[in-house]
Amino acid sequence: MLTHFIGGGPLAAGKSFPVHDPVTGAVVRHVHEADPEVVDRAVRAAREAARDWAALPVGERAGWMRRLAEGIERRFDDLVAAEIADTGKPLGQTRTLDIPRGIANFRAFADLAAQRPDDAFHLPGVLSYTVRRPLGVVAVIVPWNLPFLLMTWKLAPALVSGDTVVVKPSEHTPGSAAVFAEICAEAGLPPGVVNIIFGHGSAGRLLVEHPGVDAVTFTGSTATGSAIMRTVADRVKPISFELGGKNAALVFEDCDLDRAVEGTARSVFTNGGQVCLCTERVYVQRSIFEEFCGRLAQSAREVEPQPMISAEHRDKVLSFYALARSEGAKVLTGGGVPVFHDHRDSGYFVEPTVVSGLSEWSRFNREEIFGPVCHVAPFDSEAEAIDLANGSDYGLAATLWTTNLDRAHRVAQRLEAGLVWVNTWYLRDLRTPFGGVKLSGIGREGGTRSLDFYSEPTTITIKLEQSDA
Ligand code: 6OD
Repeated sequence: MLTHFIGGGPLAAGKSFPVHDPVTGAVVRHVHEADPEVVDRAVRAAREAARDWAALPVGERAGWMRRLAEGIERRFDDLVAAEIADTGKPLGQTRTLDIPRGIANFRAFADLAAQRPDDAFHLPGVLSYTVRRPLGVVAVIVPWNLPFLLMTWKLAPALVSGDTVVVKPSEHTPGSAAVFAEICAEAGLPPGVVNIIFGHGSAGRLLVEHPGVDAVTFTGSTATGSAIMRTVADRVKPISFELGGKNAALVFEDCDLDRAVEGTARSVFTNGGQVCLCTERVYVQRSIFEEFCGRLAQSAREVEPQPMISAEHRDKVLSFYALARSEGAKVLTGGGVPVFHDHRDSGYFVEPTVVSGLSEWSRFNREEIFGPVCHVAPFDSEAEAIDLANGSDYGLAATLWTTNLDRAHRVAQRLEAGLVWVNTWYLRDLRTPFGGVKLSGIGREGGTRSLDFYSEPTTITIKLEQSDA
């Protein structure tokens, strides 16, 4: 049974709930559910640790981040196993992306924070400068799609900035967070600096509304993000939200078609489409539309299906497949549930799917599905392509496929999205601002933007006496 991690040690309290392996549907573990008392204990532990942690020189906190990175390296195989047990991710992806990004996150933010200068401003006879203070106790609410990558993406900058944290992983994916709790204890991290509580959305709600929580960072659905905003509004807590997407890919006739097909397939089907950055709307210049559609559908047939995180989420994705049919879509491939004739048949799989023929105003083309599926539509001009991409309530990421350099810059700069990739997808530089516009989020994390969010400047202005000597 997984226990909470509070004040540097395990806490077995609260009812228990099961976690299912998405590959087979079998129960893989039981976990304690945080109740109001557990949440309160976690927040108190974080508050008690906050003063001493904030008082450490940043170089010492950076040293702790590097020790945590080493701890992750030591427990690499345990983290891989825990992540796969909860998510059913492929081994290759987990070993090359999910867990290594945890190591990279701690090292990148340690380096950045340790080297960051403070601001100073001069006027004649006036010196202003800033000192940055931690926010205090930060609630870190983590989704189930990239559990370890996203937990550490938020933890590392928060901790190195001097905040203490209470983390609430998704109820579907507590495993890698539980291993990380052990890593914190093994490293001798001061008790209360990192606290981890498990539970459903109700535990997350108790956490964000706790008066001892000073700020909230969240990656997940737009609906949950706006519910958190309402909860914290009265106390005006700082929030950083990376929310849903309905990301567009624009494929121009001057693209390298092999790269465009391969890259678009990756952007649609990676992690079973369960990444907020995945492409769900593909717009293709008419002269290459038929060929592109045929090749993308073929790629979809060659993709190894990955499980959806839960039976409920599988049913949601399947309901969109049914919706596409009822809205009059042409299904180019997929649209159902794969049959494996093995243990996976009791898991939560759906077929990688490509559809076309729907209006831009169909629910299918407007709502985030979060599965291995996209809609493909033709366009005739660059201006039309830009309008189509921007015609969404969301604005997280977009992808361009073109070999025309001028067009790449021209179009990229007109897209209403926080992130634009050209001839690639999900290529990350951890120093860059990361986040979305419109319903896709508030604020940016990444590089110094993360350090800005997890601390607040005080500006000190001194009037200098002018000596006439
Ligand atoms: O790669 C990252 O840093 C990041 N924040 C990815 C978010 C993916 C959302 O599903």
